Amino acid sequence: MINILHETSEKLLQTINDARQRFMNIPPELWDAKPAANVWSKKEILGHLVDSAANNHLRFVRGQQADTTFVTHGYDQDFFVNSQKYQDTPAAELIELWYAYNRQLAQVIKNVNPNKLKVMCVIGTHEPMTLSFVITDYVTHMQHHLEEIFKTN
Ligand code: NI
Repeated sequence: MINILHETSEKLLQTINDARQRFMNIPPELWDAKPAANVWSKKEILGHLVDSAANNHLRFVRGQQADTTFVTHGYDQDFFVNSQKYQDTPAAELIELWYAYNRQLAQVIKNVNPNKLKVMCVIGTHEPMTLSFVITDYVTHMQHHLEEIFKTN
């Protein structure tokens, strides 16, 4: 059980280190470009990943305080992205924020109490899932969006 935490933590670090390198090759106009008014730009996708980090940070920590079940709310992704005006934030600032936040999350994940991995998390209207799944799915979700960011480069 402890292995999955170390593996996920390492995978997260490797993913963000690789991505940060590749981000250097994306020029500002590509970060800004919106394929359509209602489709996120690369900057907005990265902003969404900051929101994912912030929301999951609390799940990872608070999930460990529960005995058997942790009930929490979901979040409205478009509202988060639009209300924070990620489109107006310089890409370099978003990259730093995203990178630093995820360094800390790698630390959080590595130190999750293995006895809590089976805590059931009820997030908004989703089916209940184990804390273990919430943690591994966090990285899978990130990789999915990173592929979107790199798709057109
Ligand atoms: Ni997403």
